Amino acid sequence: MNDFDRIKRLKKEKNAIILAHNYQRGDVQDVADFVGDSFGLSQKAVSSGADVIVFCGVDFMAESAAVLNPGKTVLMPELSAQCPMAGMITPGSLKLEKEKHPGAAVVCYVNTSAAVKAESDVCCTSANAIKVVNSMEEDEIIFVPDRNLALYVAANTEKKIIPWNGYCPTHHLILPGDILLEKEEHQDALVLVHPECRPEVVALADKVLSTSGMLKYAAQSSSKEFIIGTEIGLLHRLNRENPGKKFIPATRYAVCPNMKMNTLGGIIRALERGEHVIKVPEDIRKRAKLALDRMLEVGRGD
Ligand code: CIZ
Ligand code: SF4
Repeated sequence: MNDFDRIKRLKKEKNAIILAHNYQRGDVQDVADFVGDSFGLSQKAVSSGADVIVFCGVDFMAESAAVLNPGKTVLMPELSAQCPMAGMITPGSLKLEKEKHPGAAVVCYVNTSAAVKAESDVCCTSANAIKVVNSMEEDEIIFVPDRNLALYVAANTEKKIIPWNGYCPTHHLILPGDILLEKEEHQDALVLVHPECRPEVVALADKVLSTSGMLKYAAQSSSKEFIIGTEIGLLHRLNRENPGKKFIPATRYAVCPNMKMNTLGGIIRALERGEHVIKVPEDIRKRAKLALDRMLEVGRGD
């Protein structure tokens, strides 16, 4: 039996669902029941009737699924699939920042641990960051942990944004020279970049979009060629869903090694052995859930 059939059989046996992020390997995306961004995956985790959720993404995403679904078993095929950006802030350091700005609200990007979410007022994704910030009563917003997304939001809101100094090492591999080079070779192509990119790269974009925003935009656009400034896993869906169009990665080096740790073998092990179970302590879970629920209420931004 091949890996796909084996996974199909195991899923049925365990009443399991496989959720995969847009940055996962192509074969992991192909075997998943749902592929999406953090927002869509959180919604699916809540609405699915499955007993077991195999989460193919990185640690903070599986934690969010566990926070939102206390009655379900959330499994991560590979525990070391951790997001370095999420590791750039701790609950203790956020508490200190809050003390410095007592009138400010805290908006945290989903790329944070549940413990950091528990210290925040609301979460956001790259798709709805501006919408979430504008929904707050406070005029001052501590925005954590991605400084590039914070700067992008600051340029698109009246609120005063206090950025944290975190960043995504993978998106930082995309350099202005990469975009300029591809633009020379593909003069009609539109440049779509993710707001986790450096500000110098964002400045060269025709559109700044989340992964879900890029998928929607590429499908609706009359353009035939696009230069894509995000983790290259997104190219799998862009190509599959838009057969007549051409997608050029800004650089082939924009690979997140953590996202790529999940494999078909890992999914089989996760289902067969029921590992690795992701659990969040109840006091943190409840407070983190408030921040995630508020984000889901505000809704998508793209
Ligand atoms: O929100 C997400 O899933 C991330 C990390 C990226 C994106 O833009 O979809
Ligand atoms: Fe974290 Fe960047 Fe990898 Fe996303 S692509 S999981 S932000 S390191």
